[in-house]
Amino acid sequence: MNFSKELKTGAITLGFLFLGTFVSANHPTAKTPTAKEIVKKLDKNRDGQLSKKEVSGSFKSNFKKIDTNKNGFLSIKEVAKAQNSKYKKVSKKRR
Ligand SMILES: [Ca+2]
Ligand SMILES: [Ca+2]
Repeated sequence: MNFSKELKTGAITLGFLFLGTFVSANHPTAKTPTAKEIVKKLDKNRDGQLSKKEVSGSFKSNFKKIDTNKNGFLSIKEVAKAQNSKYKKVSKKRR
């Protein structure tokens, strides 16, 4: 029987969930990474910008939109801008 093992895993998962809730409840702002943090995290070659290869998900699919100066890289500024517009126009969809 590996019931105890499952129980243990469940307890750990629960613990993580609880911890996550606890942390985010205590630090509501820490939940949203800043553009700087995002770029830093994804910037594999450490040039301070994100190439299309370095990004994934919504950044990749919106790469052209986010890359406002069309140099093929996303700077912190561009990511910040995209973030701002994303959070601002949640309800009002233009275009
Ligand atoms: Ca890079
Ligand atoms: Ca750019």
